[in-house]
Amino acid sequence: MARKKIALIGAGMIGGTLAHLAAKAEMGDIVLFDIAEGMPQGKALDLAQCGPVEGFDAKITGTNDYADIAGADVVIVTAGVPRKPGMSRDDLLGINLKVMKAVGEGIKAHAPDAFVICITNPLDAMVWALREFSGLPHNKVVGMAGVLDSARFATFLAWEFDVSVKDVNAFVLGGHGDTMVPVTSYTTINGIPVKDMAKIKGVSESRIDEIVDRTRKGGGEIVGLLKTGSAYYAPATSAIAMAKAYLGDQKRVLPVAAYVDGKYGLDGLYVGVPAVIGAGGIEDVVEITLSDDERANLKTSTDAVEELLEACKNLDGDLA
Ligand code: A3D
Repeated sequence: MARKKIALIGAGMIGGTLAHLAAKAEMGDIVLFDIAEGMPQGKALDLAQCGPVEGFDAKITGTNDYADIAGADVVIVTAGVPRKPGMSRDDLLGINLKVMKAVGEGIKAHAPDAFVICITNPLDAMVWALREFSGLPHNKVVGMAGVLDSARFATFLAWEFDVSVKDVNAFVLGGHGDTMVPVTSYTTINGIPVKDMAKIKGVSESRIDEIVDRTRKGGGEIVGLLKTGSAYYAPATSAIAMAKAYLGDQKRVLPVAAYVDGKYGLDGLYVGVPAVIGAGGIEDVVEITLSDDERANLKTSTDAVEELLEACKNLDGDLA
């Protein structure tokens, strides 16, 4: 059987990390695409030379030509610009929308059968625009945010309770912005609800609220520390988990920015929800029961996403 092909559009900080992780896991051959000349070729060469040391078989190439992504099984998109301190994700809208147009057209022309994972911010609007520009079916285009946001929530809870991160099953819904909804009622420590674990460990409700708040601002905290860009190790790791779920038909239930039409009272919007990822792409969106508070928070978050979509449509006539 031929090796799978993974195309990475954007060979920057996340793109390079994705290539390394995919190669180490022998997920397939890897093509790094970027508009910067020489950079994807240089990173590909550097990464290929990890092979003999780490013992992986993966052909890694760099390119500035979309034709080289032909036949890709998975495309992961990080093309665009990341945040700098003081910027919100939404500040990236105008620049990255133009990038999504070029990328969407490249995918449409050369890899129309791929499963496409978008990481570029502002995430929920960019995945929507990428789907529009590529014309791929909605179930084959998805955004990565919830896996990362849930991982951040899980990390902070594990530190607070002094337990293994492996046992924390955390859950974040909604748009990938400061209005995202970490859902404590569906977050457990190996089945033990957070509320109960907090009582057992003597952790106050207000402390849990602080952790929820830190999760919401988790990306900004890293931007503030790095000063020159945004997080890349955990975002790349999260997208790799999604790609593996598709390539391995794993039917994983992951929080992702999926197209929701009908469920959660939504009418054709990309937003963070639990979804089943298997060989069919997004095979199902799981609608969970929420408390009144959680539903109200989700509404605030989806309203923010809808506002961004309107801004996208105003910026680009083709999307209106
Ligand atoms: P960076 O290291 O700047 O890489 C972006 C790459 O995109 C650069 O190499 C650019 O040359 C390239 N690029 C720009 N325009 C184009 C184009 N038209 N076609 C192809 N390549 C192009 O950024 P990064 O890797 O740190 O971040 C990439 C994106 O991910 C940014 O938009 C971030 O905001 C976003 N991000 C999202 C999350 C989520 O959880 C959703 C987390 C972290 C970062």
